[in-house]
Amino acid sequence: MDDERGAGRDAGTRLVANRDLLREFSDDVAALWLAPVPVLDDPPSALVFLRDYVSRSRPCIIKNAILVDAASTASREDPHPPRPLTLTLDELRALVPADDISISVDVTPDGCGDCIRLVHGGGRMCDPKAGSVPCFVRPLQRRMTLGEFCHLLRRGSSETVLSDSTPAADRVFETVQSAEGDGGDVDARSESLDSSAALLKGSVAYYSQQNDCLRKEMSALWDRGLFPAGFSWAEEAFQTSEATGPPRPDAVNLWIGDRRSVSSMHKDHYENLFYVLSGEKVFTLCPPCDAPFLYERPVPSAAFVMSGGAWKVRMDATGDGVPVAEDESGDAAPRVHWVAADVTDSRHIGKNGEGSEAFPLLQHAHTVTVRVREGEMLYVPALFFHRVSQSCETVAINYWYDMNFESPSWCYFRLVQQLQHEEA
Ligand SMILES: O=C(O)CCC(=O)C(=O)O
Repeated sequence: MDDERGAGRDAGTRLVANRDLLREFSDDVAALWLAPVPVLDDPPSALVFLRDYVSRSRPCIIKNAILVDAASTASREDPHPPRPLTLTLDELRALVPADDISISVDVTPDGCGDCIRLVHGGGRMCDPKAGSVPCFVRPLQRRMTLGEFCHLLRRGSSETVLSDSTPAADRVFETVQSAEGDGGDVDARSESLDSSAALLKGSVAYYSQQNDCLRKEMSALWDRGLFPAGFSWAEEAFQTSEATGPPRPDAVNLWIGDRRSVSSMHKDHYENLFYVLSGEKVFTLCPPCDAPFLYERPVPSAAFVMSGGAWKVRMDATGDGVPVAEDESGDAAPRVHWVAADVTDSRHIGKNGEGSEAFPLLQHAHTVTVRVREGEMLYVPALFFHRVSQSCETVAINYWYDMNFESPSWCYFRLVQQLQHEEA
């Protein structure tokens, strides 16, 4: 995901724009992006993909991108044309030794991983007296077998009553202080799966590692040879230099979740080819130019832990790998630059879509919702903002290719990203 974590460091020298200028900018962007996302019946040639989509930073849905050769089952009288590859979770389990493969699963109290939440004592160097502050909270990571994950996912899916139905953005979590009791055992990774009754009840499991997990952690599945190593029509279009030749994917990830999991709005520095194997993904997209309307902010970073059977949050410390940045008051802490406004939350959008007090510019964002069904691929251009959910149990894979930083678009994006609205 977004690793541009130090982007808030120059908060004191932000570019300021007035409302009229931003409205005009939004109108210009609308002329480029308000069209529906095109659906291509087959993968395009490299030239068409580059010309119509990559260079214009335009998403598209591509059908028939991964085909299964049905020749072995076809007969002369009944030829079966190749069909798009599909794979349900049960079919996936049958392909690998599910009870032996150990995977790292993201677990949250409500399905919202990698998002901004209210944390009590999360700011001002973790001072509990400072009240609740918005923090970027990563999910708790738990190792389990693929079989245990399926059990946890389906058990949670059938639970009709959520342990807490408060919207994620409104829930306040306590921080774990290093001096806090709990037998010193505040690290969820050290609690066994069975001993964490609270973790199992009402919590949401999502297999959503973004570290090349299909080729590494799930290599038993990758090695079955079902999935292509890459896509030549895309790789030629993503190619940035003749010397290095077509790029190979930086990462190939596997995603398994259900309707309870949401990846909040963010952008990646990757060209993204996202293929749904079964179920349905719902992408809410906003173009990179919407950066000033989405309230990307540097916020203190943290991760969920279980402490004494309750969900708590542990703030990142210097040295946890997250860059340290100062906020407006000069408070230095590890920070992540993340989108604060939720384009799907009516309270953020405000009455009649006119913007709320907290996010007045959100009304200028250019939101498009795309449903990606099994056997379809979505191209998400680098830097495109996306929020992702599932309408049902869904299995998907995606191929990430490094974006081209040697382009004017990257320079313009950096400029636009720093635009702030000046309240008149
Ligand atoms: O499927 C998801 O939950 C998130 C996908 C995503 O963010 C990505 O592919 O970059």
